[in-house]
Amino acid sequence: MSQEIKNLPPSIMEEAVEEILKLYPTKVARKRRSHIVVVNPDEEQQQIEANVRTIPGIITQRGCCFAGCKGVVIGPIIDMVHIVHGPIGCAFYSWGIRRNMGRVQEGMKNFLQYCFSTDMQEENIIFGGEKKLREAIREADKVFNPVAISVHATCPIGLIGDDIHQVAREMSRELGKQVLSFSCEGYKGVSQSAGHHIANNGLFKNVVGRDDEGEEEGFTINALGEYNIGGDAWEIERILKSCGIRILSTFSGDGSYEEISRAHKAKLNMVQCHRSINYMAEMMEKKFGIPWIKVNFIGVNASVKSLRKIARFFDNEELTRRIENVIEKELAEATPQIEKYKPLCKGKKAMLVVGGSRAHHYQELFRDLGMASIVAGYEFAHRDDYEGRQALSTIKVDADSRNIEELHVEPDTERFRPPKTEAEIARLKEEGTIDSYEGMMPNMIKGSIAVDDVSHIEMEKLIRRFRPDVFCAGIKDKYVIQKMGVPSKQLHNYDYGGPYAGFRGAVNFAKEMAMLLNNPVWSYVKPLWKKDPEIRAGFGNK
Ligand code: CFM
Repeated sequence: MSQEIKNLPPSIMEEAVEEILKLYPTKVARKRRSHIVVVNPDEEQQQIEANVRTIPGIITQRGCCFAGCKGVVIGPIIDMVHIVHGPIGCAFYSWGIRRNMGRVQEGMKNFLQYCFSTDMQEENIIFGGEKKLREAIREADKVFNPVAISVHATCPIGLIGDDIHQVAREMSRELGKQVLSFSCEGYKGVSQSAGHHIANNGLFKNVVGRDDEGEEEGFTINALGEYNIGGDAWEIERILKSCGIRILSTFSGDGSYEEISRAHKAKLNMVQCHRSINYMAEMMEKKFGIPWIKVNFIGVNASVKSLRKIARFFDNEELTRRIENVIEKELAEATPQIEKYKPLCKGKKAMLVVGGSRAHHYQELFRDLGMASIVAGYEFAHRDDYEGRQALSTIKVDADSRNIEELHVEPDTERFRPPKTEAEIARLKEEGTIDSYEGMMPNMIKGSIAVDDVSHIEMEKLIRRFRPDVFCAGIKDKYVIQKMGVPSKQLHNYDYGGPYAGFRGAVNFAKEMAMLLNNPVWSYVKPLWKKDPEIRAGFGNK
């Protein structure tokens, strides 16, 4: 069995980074240098540049603002119809591929399988698409009668200046239900991250707190930043349910408009993906007094830690006992299965460049398997996701972030009801149980590389230099990586698999990793140009 890698020689890793940067002209190299950090836990507060524009000409893996708003945060809400106002390509290519799942619940509609678009044509671009949008909303309502409708603008809509908000207001009055509108044109902001913020603002302003009927008893929480990719949210729900914790609403995997309207009644917000939803957690705390807690249900140890953190928050003897029982039972079930796969994974090297939170979360799961992450990076995260929330005070607000509305939130005069006394809240904050996130870098092994907004060429160089045993990324990179003879696992949509969250999810992942890492097929992969002689052309007889 190979040895587990606990750290890497920082000087060699620094050298590798310098070598990669030689690819670029001096100015570009200097800029990219600030996005790459060789992690050294002995150094206090290492800084990384993030959430700034990609240098033109560089092939980035980032997505657009529309992807972050409609695709990520709003799209998974099952009982609403989400209309993409734009050319059909924007809708078609954002349809169904993220694998955010939703079930049909009793008395509730589920429109996840559908794709709605105004299908803007040239004529509409020239003469305006407001009429078409109005008709689309009417038609969608007539055919499907959803509880509410959302409208998402894509790039051309912003450019031609359709007033989608006015149309939405009119249609809201006409239909007697909410029509939410999002100016989430793809070009807004530097990545999909802008879209998360816009979506959070829209949900917070218009939906959260709408339904104020009755009280919610018991240990109630909201699962924030959990999108139920491959069924992750269901596994988390199963575990929490057996602990006696009730999820009032999930933002937004398998989530519903109805649940989100009542979310303000929960006692705690549990944040899985900090990047996409920290705005909501902060705003709900300011308005309703609900504290938030950062959790990670990816990995066995991470899940145990998260459950204990929740227990610590509620600080209730009976609940703590129940949680400990669940942990014991789940571990008894999962551990022997994981132990079976661990020898096949131990000592292997992983690289992960994923989104804005999973590159951190999955390191914990790899650790469970005895694997080391030697390179990890985000596509669009901010400095706080890398360095921890203490970085927030030193982040410069640039023109791109100023572009996105920052809501001013005050405590609700009647509904501000913190579940704990002021002193208790202060203590929980102090010890880092609530309102805190330590970020990815402090969690990485010495000498590993953190890279922000990795470019395609950097990725290739990293693979050639370090030959990882697995590279976790998304569809834009998967086949490039595999053609290099390295297996690639998509950590966005999980390929065809999942769930990977919680205890049972970890077992699924361990099994898949063991198969992927030990499949001999990778050693046979040879790119075509290495098999056949390269065909060269020349001019005349030269
Ligand atoms: Fe959060 Fe996500 Fe992620 Fe994200 Fe995403 Fe995603 Fe992701 Mo793809 S919300 S930041 S914008 S955990 S779609 S479910 S996998 S990039 S790491």
